[in-house]
Amino acid sequence: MKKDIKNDFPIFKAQSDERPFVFLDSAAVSQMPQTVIDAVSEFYSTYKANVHSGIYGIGMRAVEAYEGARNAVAEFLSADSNEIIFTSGTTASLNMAARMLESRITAGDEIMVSTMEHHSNFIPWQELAKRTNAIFIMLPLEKDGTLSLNTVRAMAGPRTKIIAITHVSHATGAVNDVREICRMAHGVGALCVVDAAQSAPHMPIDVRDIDCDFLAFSGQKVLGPTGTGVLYGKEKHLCELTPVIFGGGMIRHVSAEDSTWADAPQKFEAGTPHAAGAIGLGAALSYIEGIGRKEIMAHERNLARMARRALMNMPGIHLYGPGNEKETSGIVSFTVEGAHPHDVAEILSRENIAVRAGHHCALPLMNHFGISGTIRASFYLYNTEEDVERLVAGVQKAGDMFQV
Ligand code: C6P
Repeated sequence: MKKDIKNDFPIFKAQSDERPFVFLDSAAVSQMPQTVIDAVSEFYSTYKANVHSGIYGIGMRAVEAYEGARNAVAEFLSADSNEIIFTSGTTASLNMAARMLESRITAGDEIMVSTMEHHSNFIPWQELAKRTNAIFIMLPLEKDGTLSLNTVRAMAGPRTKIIAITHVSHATGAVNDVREICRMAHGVGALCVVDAAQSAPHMPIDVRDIDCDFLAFSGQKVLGPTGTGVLYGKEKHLCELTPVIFGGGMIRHVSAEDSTWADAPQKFEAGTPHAAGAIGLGAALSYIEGIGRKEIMAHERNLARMARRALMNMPGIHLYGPGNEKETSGIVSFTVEGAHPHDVAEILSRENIAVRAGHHCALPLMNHFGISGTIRASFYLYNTEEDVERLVAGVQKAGDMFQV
């Protein structure tokens, strides 16, 4: 990993006191390098214009930068730019996909999700099933919280119309073989929607290779601005499906009798888009590509392995998830016996260490483990071995306080 990488991210200087700031909550929101902040700031200070209407100098420049960001996202996913819809985040993307696919569902069809999904890849499908009288099915997990391909194979059948699956669990770091799940979905005539919120920031993604029908991720988790996101859809679907949000910037023709739509992706982007955010997202992806996702993944896995090994040897610590390096990403989820996860997070915060604690918007998964929540440390490219040591020392301190 690049040396002194933290210097690229102003937050670390801003939040360090006599102890360096240890940020271990990148699965919730990642920090932004100065280059991304500059790209956003440059838009606002020198060429802020509406990308739909400005036929003047800065308007044209804004369009160019906005479409340039779309091209950057397409390249990042090995997709075509007309398959990239800008949204406000993974939640918006998945809700949009569920609305778009409503016309393809009839009563009695099956819509499947796994028990490890984030609520954002759970509720939209549950609601779609309610609206259409379809059957909502939750794929059960193994004891360690992983999804066996045999389960998908056994449960997917001719009535299955959609399988919505996360690539990487935000709560345990378990990695799903989405390529194989897409293959199984297609084998029974179903579509496969992939939640890549926790994979896109950390590993190479090739939508052609995965062969997913839709894929969603959030800009703020890939070093980009908050309130940005992407919905990738296969060109053939985006051509056929109708928009679910209507307004300016998405029409071909409007009259009293009827209205018709522009081509994809414009027909799915009604209203003034978050151009500054998209431009920042494009800059974030360039920064990531400058380092390389394979290198990022190897670095995070190494840190997570270090953390897991140290925590595993501490009394009263319970680790969740597969824990097997190959099947896990840079997320470590654990509990401290006798301590509420929030209390542990609070103690770590006093040590200037930021982790997330709670149910992580994954209540079905917490039910599966029979717990109310965990403490989650999520690593990213700017974390270091010293960060792991600080985490372990902090957890030790919390353990001592709760007399584990
Ligand atoms: N997970 C976490 O701390 P939004 O909020 O729309 O950017 O992303 C939603 C979402 C969807 N799927 C997965 C797998 C996710 O991890 C998230 C966001 C954050 O884990 C906030 S709960």
